[in-house]
Formats: sequence, structure tokens, C-alpha cells
Amino acid sequence: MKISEFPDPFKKEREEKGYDSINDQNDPAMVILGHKNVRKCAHQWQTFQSGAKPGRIVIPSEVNIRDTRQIPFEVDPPEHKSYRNLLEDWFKRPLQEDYKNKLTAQIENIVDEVLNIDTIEVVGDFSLPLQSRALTLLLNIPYAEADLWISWGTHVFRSDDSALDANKANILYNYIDAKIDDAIENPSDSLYSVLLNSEIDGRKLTKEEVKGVIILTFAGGRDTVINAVTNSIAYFSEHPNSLKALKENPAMINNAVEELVRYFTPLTQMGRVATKDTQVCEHAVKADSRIALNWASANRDERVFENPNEVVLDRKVNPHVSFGFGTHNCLGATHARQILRILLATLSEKVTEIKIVAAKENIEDLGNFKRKVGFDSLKVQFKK
Ligand code: EMZ
Repeated sequence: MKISEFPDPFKKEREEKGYDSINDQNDPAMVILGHKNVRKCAHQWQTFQSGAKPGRIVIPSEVNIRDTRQIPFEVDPPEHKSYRNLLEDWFKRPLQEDYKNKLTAQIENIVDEVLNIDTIEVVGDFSLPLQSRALTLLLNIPYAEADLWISWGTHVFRSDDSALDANKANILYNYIDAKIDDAIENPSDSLYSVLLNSEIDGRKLTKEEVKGVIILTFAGGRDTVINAVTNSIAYFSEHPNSLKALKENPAMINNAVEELVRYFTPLTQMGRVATKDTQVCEHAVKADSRIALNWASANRDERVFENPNEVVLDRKVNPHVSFGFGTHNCLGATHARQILRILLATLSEKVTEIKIVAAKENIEDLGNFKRKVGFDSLKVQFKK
């Protein structure tokens, strides 16, 4: 199997039943596998809520490692809409020329850097610094702050020995608390200050609400962006002609990004909690039990995607759900897309070959299913 090949572990169950169940810290979830049902359930926010106990809609559940509600991710309509309206413009800034230029400079720099080094480890030496530096633009804070985040490693809630590490998570929470206090003392034009000065339904946001937005900004786009970047590098190392095709036809880049994001689906699934007894796929779902919207499985659904297990870089019709679907679609998607578009443009301009030296896969353990989501490490050589 090629290193950039990511198999679909859900095919059989999706086609035979359309769902499966997983146990997760004694809070099982019914996993919805088909594209149509995933989208349908994502739409039904009244029946399948996001505003459950903080951390419960994440799989694996984070109820044991945090109390702060992530906003707007763990809030249901109508409150959700007020928060979303407040945040929408800020999270669309990546479309602005000035933002794009800064992001381009960051990405060109890091590509130039790795072109001068013999062998690099992509996850730690490329994707993590790239993601962390780009985050300084999203928060609108000084570039140097990225060094600290890089030192935290790829996932804020995970360490090498534990998938859910409360001590590690506390580093992030304490850091954010301190930054919020600092922004109160020294207002600036950072996201912290903008939020502290914002009003929702005629009142100022509380510190806890500001923290909820900031935690989401840090956590939601961290391992997801890192995996998307790393996996794309693995793909181009094994498909040098695709890189050439993008160089010759840059207009293809946007489609290519959507296709890579579909194929790799950096976030496997997201949960919801049933507000009443109901049914999905003719299967009973009890009130207060969880379902999981499995984006990764939906994105390989043969009823929707032709040759779903192939990367078709210029795929035209691509209703993937990698950024979720419905009211809660990903707030950070504009930022993530810009990172990947600029990365592809830069690689196609500057790099002719990426040679894989060694790879260690990162396999997510989902009970009955094991899914490759990325790499623990990927050593490569970049060639000019
Ligand atoms: C949560 C989640 C959001 C969660 C859209 O995804 O991403 C996960 O990586 C985090 O662990 O807390 O932010």
C-alpha cells in the first residue's frame, strides 16, 4: 500500500447497515455512516443537539478534561446564531489581501527553510510550525507567540501516553486565562480584545464565553490542520505529476484542496446528543444517548462520489462534509482552506520532488474500526 493511501474502514458496515455503534468511556454512540443520513441528522439540531454537557459531543468524549463550553460549537440555535454572527466576519479575514499576503510569506519561508535541510520530519518540523504561525494571524497577535505553542506538540489534549490528558489540557486553559486577563489590562486589536469588547444580545461577553471561543480556536484547528498538511505532503511525494499539473494549471488548486480535504477527512466524526427517543436507519436512538456523524465514512459513500477511494484532484462535484454540515459547519474553514491553497501553490512553484525516507502511521482506534488519520512521523527530503 502506498504511504499516502488512506483506506476506508467503514465501507462494509455503511453498505450493509448504514450505522454501527462504538463504546467511548462508557458513553456509547451510534455511528451514522451514510452521506445522506449524516447530512440529515446534522440538520436536525432540535433532535440532535450540540449544547449538551461541555465535551460530550466530542468523540472521544472530553467531559472529564474540561468544563468550559466551546463557543459556538457547543451551543444550539437560537443562541448559536448570535455567537456565530458575532464571529463570522473575523473568521472570514483570511480572504483579505493583506492576510493572504502575510500567510503566503509565512508558508514560502517555511518551504524555503526545508529546501535547505537534508531530511525533515514533516509533522513536527513543518506542519506544526506552519499551523502555529498561521494561528497568530487568525488571533491577530505577534508572530513570536507561535514558539510556545509549537513546544506544546501536535494535540493540546493528547500526550504520547494518553489520548485525553487533563494535565496537558490545563496548560492551554491556564494560558488562555492569563491571556484574557492580560487583554483586559492591555487592550489591543487581537481576537481576545475584540471579544472582550463585543456584545451579544445587548450585553458584554463574559470571560468564560471569551475563553470558550478561544479554546475552540486553538483546539479545533490544531491536529486537523496538521494532518491535512502532512497528508497532502505524503500525497504529493507519491504523485509528483500532480504537483506539476498544479503548476501548469493553478486554477485547479481550489478543487484540489477540496478533494484532499475530502479524501483525508482530518476530523473523523462529531457527536450529537438525542433530545428525545427517535430513530435513525430504522434503529432506535434513546433520549440522552449519543450519535456520531461520521464525516470520514460519508466522504467515501459510493452513492455520492464516483471512485471515492481515489484522489481525483480536479473532481468537480464534491459535496464532501469534511467541514461538517448545516448550522455548525466549520468556523475555521476559510482559514484552513487558505492555508492549503497557499501551500499547494507554493509547493508547486518551488518543489519538484518530495522523497519519503520513513513514515509511521497514526491509526485512530474506534472500537470495531481502525482508521488511518495521518502520521506520527513522516521523514522526507524536499528537492528544488
Ligand atoms: C473540539 C473539536 C472541534 C475539541 C470542530 O472540532 O476539535 C477537537 O480536536 C478538540 O479536541 O475540543 O475543539
